[in-house]
Amino acid sequence: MQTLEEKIIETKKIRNKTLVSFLFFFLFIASCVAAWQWLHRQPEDNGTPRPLRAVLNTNEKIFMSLFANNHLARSYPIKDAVPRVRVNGDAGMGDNFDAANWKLQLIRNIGDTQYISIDEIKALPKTEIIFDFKCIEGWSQVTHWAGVKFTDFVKQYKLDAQSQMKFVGLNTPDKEYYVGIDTKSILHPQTILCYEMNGKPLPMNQGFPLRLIIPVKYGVKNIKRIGSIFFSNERPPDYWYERGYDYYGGL
Ligand SMILES: Nc1nc2c(c(=O)[nH]1)N[C@H]1C(S)=C(S)[C@@H](COP(=O)(O)O)O[C@H]1N2
Ligand SMILES: [Mo]
Repeated sequence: MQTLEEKIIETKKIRNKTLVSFLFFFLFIASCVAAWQWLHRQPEDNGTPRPLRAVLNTNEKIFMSLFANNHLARSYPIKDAVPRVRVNGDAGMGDNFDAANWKLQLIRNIGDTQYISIDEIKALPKTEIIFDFKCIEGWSQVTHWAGVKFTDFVKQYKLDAQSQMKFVGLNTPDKEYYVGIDTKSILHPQTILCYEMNGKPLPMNQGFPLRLIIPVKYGVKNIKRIGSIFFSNERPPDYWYERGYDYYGGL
C-alpha cells in the first residue's frame, strides 16, 4: 500500500514528466518552423532553394552512376496498352503550327543545320515500345508507341562526334517547351523519335508529327512536337528544371 505522501510524490513526478515532454514537443515544432523558414530565405537555384537543389544534384550523380544500357524499362503485351491515352502538358503546343511544312531541324554544329522530313524519318527502321509511362504528377499508364530508335537516327545521320557530347537539347518549334537529356539516356536502346501511337500517326495534342519517347525518364522529358535537336557539353535549358524539378528526371 502507498502512503498518502508517496502518492503525492508520484503525482508530482508524472506532472514534471508531462511538462518536460510538452517542452520538448514545443521545441521540436519550433525548430521545424525555423528550419523551414531558413530554407525559404536561402537564395534560389532554378526554382528551388539552394540547399534543396544541392540534394537534387547529389541524387542525380548517384542515379547517373547507376545507369546502364542493359537495364531496360519493363515492356508489356499489346493488350495491356490503354486505348485512350491521357493528354498532359500543352507548353509549345499552340495552334499556330504549320504541320504540313514541318521539318526536323537537326543542328549538327552551330551554323550547320540539316532539315529532315517526316518521310525520311519513317524510312528508317521502326521500333515499337509498350511501357508504363510515368508522370511526376503521380499517374502512370501503359502506352504503345512506335518510331525510330535514337541510336538508329544517330547512325543514319552520322552523329558520332555529336553523340560524344554530354547532353542533347530538344525544343518545340516555338521554343516554348524544351528539355535537356544526358546523352547516355538518349542513346538507351528504348529511346525513340516517335511518330505513332497505338499503330496510328500521333494525334496533334500528343506531339504530331514527332515526339520523344524515353522510357528511362519521367513524362516531363518526353517532349511532344520536336522542332529542333542539338548537342552540347553544357546542360541545355530545361523547362521543368527551371521550375524546381531535378534535371536528370530518371526512373
Ligand atoms: N511540348 C510539350 N511536351 C510535353 C509537355 C508539354 O507541356 N509540352 N509535357 C510533358 C509531360 S509533364 C508529360 S507527363 C507528357 C505527357 O504526354 P501525353 O500528353 O502524350 O500524355 O508530355 C511531356 N511533354
Ligand atoms: Mo508529366
